[in-house]
Amino acid sequence: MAPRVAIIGAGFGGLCMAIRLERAGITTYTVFEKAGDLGGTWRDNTYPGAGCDIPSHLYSYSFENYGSWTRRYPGQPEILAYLQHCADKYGIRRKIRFNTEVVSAAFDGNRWQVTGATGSAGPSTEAFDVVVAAVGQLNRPHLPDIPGMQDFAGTSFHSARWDHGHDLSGRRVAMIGNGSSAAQLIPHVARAAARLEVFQRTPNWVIPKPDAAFGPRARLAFRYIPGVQRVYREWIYRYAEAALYPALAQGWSTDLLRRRALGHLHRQVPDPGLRAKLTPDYPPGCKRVVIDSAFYPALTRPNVDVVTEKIVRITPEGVETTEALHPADTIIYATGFRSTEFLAPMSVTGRDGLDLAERWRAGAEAYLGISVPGFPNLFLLYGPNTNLGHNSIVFMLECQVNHVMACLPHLSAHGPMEVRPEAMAAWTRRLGAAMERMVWQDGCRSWYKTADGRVTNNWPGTTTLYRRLTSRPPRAAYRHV
Ligand code: N01
Repeated sequence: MAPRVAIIGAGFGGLCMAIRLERAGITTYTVFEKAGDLGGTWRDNTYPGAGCDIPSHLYSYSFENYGSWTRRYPGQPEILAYLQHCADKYGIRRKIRFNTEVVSAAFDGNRWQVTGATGSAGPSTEAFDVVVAAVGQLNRPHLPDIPGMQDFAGTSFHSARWDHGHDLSGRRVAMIGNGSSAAQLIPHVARAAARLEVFQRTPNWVIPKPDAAFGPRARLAFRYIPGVQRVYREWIYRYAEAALYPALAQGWSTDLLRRRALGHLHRQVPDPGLRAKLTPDYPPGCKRVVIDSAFYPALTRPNVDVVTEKIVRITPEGVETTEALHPADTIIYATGFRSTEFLAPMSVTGRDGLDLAERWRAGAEAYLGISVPGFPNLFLLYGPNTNLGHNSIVFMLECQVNHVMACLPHLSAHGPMEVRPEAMAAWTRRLGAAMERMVWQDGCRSWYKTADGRVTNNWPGTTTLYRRLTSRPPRAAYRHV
């Protein structure tokens, strides 16, 4: 009998899982989605300029070519439209239970009791054989803990919860943070606002984004000539693996990346004072490199300032630093996400009452980023140590879904399966050794690691290696319970 599968989240990962189940003829699944629409991060991040710095043809499923991409790097509306297209084409929408947040999942020795809360209807519990958690790493906004934030008299919001009803024109805007989200936002805010002050705690390495609209001939070729999309995708993929990955593995290639970023800075920022503020003192790649060609020019506008003074508090009037009070009408928190709190705030209880949050107290970890000992038939997509600094997460998601699909016949035939502790321990050792040579380890603070410096988010190998590891037959690493 086909297993009953609960998929949590209707973003890139959850939809991929659902489509693969549909294509395998398994329709005994439910997708739980806490929001009223699908799309995950691409539904939530609607700030002006939101988009992806991985090329469209690679930031999409390998099995679902799309003739409608209009440019090399997709904007948020296009990505959301792509996901909606996929959900409709494969008939997934009818299987999504919208506005239903999974608050807990507990293994009862045989099946998972999944409890979802739907608005005022209150929680209800259903049994599933398998749980696939596809909640992402960047789904919960991080708001900083700055004294006085509640006292601000103007309007404030997080970049991932954009207030579309708030008109920025004529306003004095303070933006806290200068990561990838801020870099995309700043050109738009700078054009609209009377004044923009960007509060930068740490400068980022920035390289150009060679974006361009596809011309009519290219679009026709992508749409109608068989194989063109596949070849183009393969080329971008190989370039990322060969040219970008080595830069993150601390070697001569890191210096090349540094030179490229410094060249970009010199070309775009003529003022040496501003350039000095924007020059990082840690290795490129340690934090996510910002890929953007409009960010630096926006910072050179006469109505924009980069403030590097330490923020002391927020007052009703604005942002107070060690040097001055910076009056503001609007504060935008482009302060990232609670990236190391995987699966929170869901309560997940495994075999013999094991609590997942407790197991992950020192930092999340999972075999292949997918399975955790003591949690049979629970699979994670975009779980611990599966984020990338150089290639497409969608590729990684497909590898993870392949692995889950390979497990299903075993657990259907022989009962619930969990990863063996020895396999997990070997995985942790392997990860630790590979991590040693990666550039994320030391020299910076980033969303890739916990407060005490453990890298819980990133995968230290190539994606080609990850594909190979996830496509091994799962039998040896798992046992039935
Ligand atoms: O978040 P971030 P993001 N006081 O965590 C600052 C993906 N993404 O939303 O560097 C002052 O990178 C913090 O400062 P510091 C992409 O993977 C992709 O921008 O910690 N400042 C930093 O500047 C990306 O990496 C795309 O010193 C504070 C900023 O807030 C990831 O999402 C677009 C602070 C947070 O930067 C996250 O990007 C958008 C405080 N208390 C996002 N707390 C593309 O594809 C935090 N900060 C292009």
